[in-house]
Order: sequence, then C-alpha cells, then structure tokens
Amino acid sequence: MPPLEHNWFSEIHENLWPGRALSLRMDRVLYQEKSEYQDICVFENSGVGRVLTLDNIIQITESDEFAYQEMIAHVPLFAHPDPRSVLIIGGGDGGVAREVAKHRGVEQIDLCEIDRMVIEVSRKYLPFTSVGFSDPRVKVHIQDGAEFARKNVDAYDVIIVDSSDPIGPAKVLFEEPFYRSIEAALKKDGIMMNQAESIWLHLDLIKDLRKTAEGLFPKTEYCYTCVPTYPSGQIGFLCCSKEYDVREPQRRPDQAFQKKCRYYTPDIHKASFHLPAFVNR
Ligand code: SPM
Repeated sequence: MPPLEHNWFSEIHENLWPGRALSLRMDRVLYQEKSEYQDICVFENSGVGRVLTLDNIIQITESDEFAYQEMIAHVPLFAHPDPRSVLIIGGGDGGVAREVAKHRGVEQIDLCEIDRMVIEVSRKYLPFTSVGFSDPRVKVHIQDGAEFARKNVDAYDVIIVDSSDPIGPAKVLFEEPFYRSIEAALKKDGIMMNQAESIWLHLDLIKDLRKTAEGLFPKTEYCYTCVPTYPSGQIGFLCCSKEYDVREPQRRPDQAFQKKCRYYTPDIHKASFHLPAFVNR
C-alpha cells in the first residue's frame, strides 16, 4: 500500500533513487490490492489524471504516458523496414500494444505479461491505455516473459520489453540470460527495445546493460524520452539491433499516422539518440 500522508502518495525508494521522492495528491483511490506478484494501486490526481502504481512505483500517469509508450514502440518499429511480428514483454496496461497496433503492416502482436491482475485492473480503470487490447491482432499470454522468449526461437521482427524497475518480478529482465533468450527469439534482422532507466539515476546499471547487450548484438544504442512523473523526469531504452542502424528511421510515418502521435516524430527519433557529454564519456 502506498505511504498515505494526508492523502499524498510519495514515490520513495531508497535503493533506486535515494533521498528523493515525487509526491502526488491522491484525490480518489480507485483500486488498491495485492496480486500474486505486487501491490497494485490506481488513483486520481487533479494534475496528472489517473495513475497506476506497482509496489509504490509510478508506472503511468494519464498526462504523460504517451511520451513513454510512443517512444518504446515507434523507435524500434520505424527502425525496422518491414516489421510484421512483434512481441511485447510486460506492458500490462495495454499502452504499448495501443502504439504497436497503429502500424498497419504488423500482423502479429503477442503480449506476455506475468501478472494477470495488472491487465484486469487496467481494463477497468485505464481505458486510455487498455484500448490497446481491443485490437484483434493482440494476443495476450499470461506467462513469465523470460520463459516465453526462451520457447519462441527466431520468431519476431521486434521485441519490446516494457518492464518495471529492476526489482521484484522485473529483475530478471535486466540480466544476461534474458538478453540471450531475446537475441534467440528475434529473427536474423530483428530489433529489441528494452526499458533501460535514467541517465541521472542509473548510469552504472545502463553501462552494465549495454556491456551485456554489446556481447550479443552487433548494434546497441541508448535513446531516451521525457516523462515528468518518473524520477528525474527522464527514462531511456536500450535499442539492440542485429542489422539496422536504429538511430535512423528506415520508414517515415505518413500524415494519418503522424496525426495519431503526440510525442514521436522522425526528428525526435533521431534526436533521442544524442546524449549529453557526461553520458557519452
Ligand atoms: N506501459 C508503461 C509501463 C511503464 N514501465 C516503466 C516503468 C518505470 C517506472 N520507474 C521509472 C524509474 C525511472 N528511472
């Protein structure tokens, strides 16, 4: 249960972001239960709308979720010339599926989420993201993502790992054996996009992840987006590719597609790979 102090939620985590916390007033708590894996809470805040937290960590807010979901989906999908099969690992709120489904050429969207309750709660309280589940191409698998990837070799053009932070059920998704299974689950020119934390908080973790990925993929790059309600306001992704240079979109969104995006543009795609000097060093 989130720490309640005069109805304020504070995202306190001494290991992940010591000594700091973003606070949001809980104007109305819509849901609060413990699943088999984690605490799940949905509340409303007058400034940022509906908020989903897992184990007291903000996963999405209605006001800025698009900045994350669009980038984790469209960067790898536009970096691939013809993505047809996509696997989403995690993504139980449905927002990444919503974005992937915008790509008409994609024929198969498998979503593997370990916690059924996250999907059920999102369907009920977060219609703006769970709309992603209504696309007929989306097939939901309630399973451990690492195991699912291991069993599906040479199967996907793009794999998106929309995980929570590297603690609890998501910890394994930041480890070498998981990266190895993803490499094997991708086709010979496949691309993986993995939630890879903040340059302001987790440089060492990013360095380690990149080292792991570089041992397996010929091209590995870090790109980022701005999410004001995540600690530090910034979150990045590791984009690992077997063939294409992911920093350049291989295709451009047409006008109709671009109209549906609030964050992604081809220029943002390219810009997101340019990193500050202290990170490059
Ligand atoms: N579909 C959206 C799910 C969000 N997954 C990522 C959540 C990360 C939350 N912590 C951010 C910490 C920033 N370093």
